[in-house]
Amino acid sequence: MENIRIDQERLWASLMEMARIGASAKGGVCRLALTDLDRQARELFIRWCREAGCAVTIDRFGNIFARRPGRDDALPVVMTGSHLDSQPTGGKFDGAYGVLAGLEVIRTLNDVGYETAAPIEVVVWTNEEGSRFSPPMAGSGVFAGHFDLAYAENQTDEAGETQGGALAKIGFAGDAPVGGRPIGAYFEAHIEQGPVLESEGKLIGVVTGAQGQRWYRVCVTGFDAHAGTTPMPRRKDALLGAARMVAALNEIALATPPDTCATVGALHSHPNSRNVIPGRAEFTVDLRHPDDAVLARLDREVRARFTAIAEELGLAVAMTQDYYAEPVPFAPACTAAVRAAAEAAGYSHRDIISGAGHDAVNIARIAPAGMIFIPCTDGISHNEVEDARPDHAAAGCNVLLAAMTRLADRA
Ligand code: HGY
Ligand code: MN
Ligand code: MN
Repeated sequence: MENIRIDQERLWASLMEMARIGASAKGGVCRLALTDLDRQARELFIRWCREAGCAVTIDRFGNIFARRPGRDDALPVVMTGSHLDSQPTGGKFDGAYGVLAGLEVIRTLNDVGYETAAPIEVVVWTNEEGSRFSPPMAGSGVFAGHFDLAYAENQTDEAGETQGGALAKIGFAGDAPVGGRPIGAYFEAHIEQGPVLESEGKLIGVVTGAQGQRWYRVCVTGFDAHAGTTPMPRRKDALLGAARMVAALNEIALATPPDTCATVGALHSHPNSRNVIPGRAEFTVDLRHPDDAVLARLDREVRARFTAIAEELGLAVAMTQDYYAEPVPFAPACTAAVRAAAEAAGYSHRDIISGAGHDAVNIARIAPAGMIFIPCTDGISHNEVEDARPDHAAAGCNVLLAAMTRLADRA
């Protein structure tokens, strides 16, 4: 198997066809979780997997498992996968690359008539992005027991639709129970979504773990009042408070270089009328760091600063953490298989920690897991111009093929 290579044109063609579902004007995709576009992408994937001879199972939370049997089907499965949902202004490769690289592994094994000892599965996890429904990595999180099924089903989007309701509406609330499937090893191929590999001229990222993250919802409360008759000193301006908190969050992150990442991605002002002083402002915080103790210290520091700002302005502030993922190391057996596959293929490589969260983070809690990164152009992702190269996509898929068959045969 060391000398077998995947079919680069076929992989690229599948990526470009998948990218037509939810295609955006600037060359990206908008395929929010559990929308009709997500349904179309899921059905295309299932059709391709059935054409490749896979048996397809869907669990109660919409996770899709496409299975290629091994010589001994009782062995724990060697699994790969990622997600098909995207950000509102997402790119063609975030998630879809890992799903279609897994399919290409199966297609290549079929081409050469190679039967692994253990069965192989390619998975599409429900709602990885956490954009429409928080928290992120929901499908793999429920599968790994990081959150329970009812909690995930009851999360609502901005229109008040529940995640369980949206799942049923697209017809992907399956029959299979969630979780309880023994996994021998899990690999996920993904674009790096950052600039390191490209800037160093490295082709493969051997991902040794993922940084920790905390997500929050913040609600600042003041008092609606007339913009023309309320003197400045008498105002309780919630949006002013939120604006100072956004600036303070940025200062705190810059004061703990180089690894702290802090982002306010969404902000809503109420009543959002130009001549009313906002009585309420709501915003999100995404806080990340590779060291859990530092992440906990940043949590305390941000909470204290937000409280002080609210007091200065006569406002109230409520900060609710709605997602926490501790930094997760990947399994040495998986990182070693990825590194060995890159070396055997003559691909330049380097160890790297993932700044982004991935489904592999949840699976690493219940099984040996690892990831393979390939460069993306200018390190850009979560942006419609996200791009990658066909030869890099093929190289990552070759490493995936070799790493999976190595562990599927070791089984
Ligand atoms: O936000 C993340 O880290 C992932 O890209 N959803
Ligand atoms: Mn992703
Ligand atoms: Mn993403």
